[in-house]
Amino acid sequence: MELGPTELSHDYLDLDDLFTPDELAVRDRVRTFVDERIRPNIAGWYATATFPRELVKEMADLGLLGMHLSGYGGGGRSAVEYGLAMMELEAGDSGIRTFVSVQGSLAMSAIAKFGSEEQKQQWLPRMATGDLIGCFGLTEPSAGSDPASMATRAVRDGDGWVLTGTKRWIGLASIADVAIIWAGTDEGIRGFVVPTDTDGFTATPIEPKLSMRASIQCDITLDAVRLPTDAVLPGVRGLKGPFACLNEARYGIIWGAMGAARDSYETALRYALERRQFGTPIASFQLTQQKLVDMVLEIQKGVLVALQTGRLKDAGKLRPEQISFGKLNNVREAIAICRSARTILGGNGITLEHSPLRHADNLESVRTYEGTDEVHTLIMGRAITGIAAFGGA
Ligand code: TGC
Repeated sequence: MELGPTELSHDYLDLDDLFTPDELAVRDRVRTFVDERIRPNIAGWYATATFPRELVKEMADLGLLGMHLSGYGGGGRSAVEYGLAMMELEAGDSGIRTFVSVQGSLAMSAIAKFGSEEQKQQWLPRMATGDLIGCFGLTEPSAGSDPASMATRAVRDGDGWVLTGTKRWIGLASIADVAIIWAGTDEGIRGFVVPTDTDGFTATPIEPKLSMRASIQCDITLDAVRLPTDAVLPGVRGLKGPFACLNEARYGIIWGAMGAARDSYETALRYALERRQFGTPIASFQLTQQKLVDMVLEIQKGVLVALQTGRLKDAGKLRPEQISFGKLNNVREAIAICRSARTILGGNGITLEHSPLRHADNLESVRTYEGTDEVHTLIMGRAITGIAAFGGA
């Protein structure tokens, strides 16, 4: 059979055969949403640095908020279904996927994993419906890769707590209704559920940004924020609390990055087949085919990595150092693919008319948050050698 130029272009290894009909149905629903609601508008949102808040309810109605949490309005979906949804969302834009990740994998997940029954009932159902937005405050101006050095403190005061400190790069904080704030206490690091209208809580968007422009990242100031005793998450002490939430977000990134890569590749392929130079489509040039083939190789491998981590997660066997494998590899390869796709688009690739450079710019944030390339390299290095090489004394 003679193959046309696009017959194998979208699923070269028939990876769709590895998914169940239910999984593919979730993927296709989110893909349709991205095609209808994100693709036509994302260039404008990106240009004007606008987070499309109107999408929050629509994404909630699609079951995307707290999608893989069970109970309290959570969707009860599998890790693989969640991953496929993140891949489709990030094919639209990393900033939109980041919102779903901050809401579901970080803020809701912290309450679901470590919250009291009252906290779960108070916050989770309305976060799942998108009526309330959450954020997750771990990183600080002087504590990024090393959250153990955080300076934010919570001290007991009478029948409550007082929080003082600063947080940085906190997604969605300026529009959030509730913040999960991690702070040092006499009992180690603890998490606090902080309504953002509490006196002393201020969130300020960080602008201007060259990445994630359709999303919001903020500085948070906690100026003697007074909270009741029951604001603390009772279920965890120590950094393993926020790290357990970061595992969820890092897992979603493994899939999401491949969405951005796929969208860039497909954009470049379409362009290469249409664009003529020297009297022929540029897809007929060997150097262009080399680039496209390299993209296909890494996207197919990256989806296999995502799927294996997802199957391990659904089996309850996924280890943090395996998540590091996926995040490090898939984001690194995705950036290379997006940049290579941009070169196929030539000068037209530097406009917002085409997605690859926007994706590449977004992925600079993705490679940095939830653990930098360097942190994940060293997590893997420790897993392989048994020696921690995080540096410092
Ligand atoms: P260490 O201090 O020794 O360990 C502390 C405790 O945590 C446990 N642990 C984990 N538990 C679950 N999952 C993981 N992935 C875990 N990693 C560590 C560890 O077992 C220990 O438990 P225990 O019971 O003994 O107290 O930490 P370490 O030496 O293992 O880790 C060092 C290092 C560098 C790997 C870690 O600090 C790290 O991952 N750093 C990167 C932090 C990071 O990703 N920051 C970015 C956060 S993104 C953000 O804040 C913005 S939110 C997103 C948004 O708003 O857009």
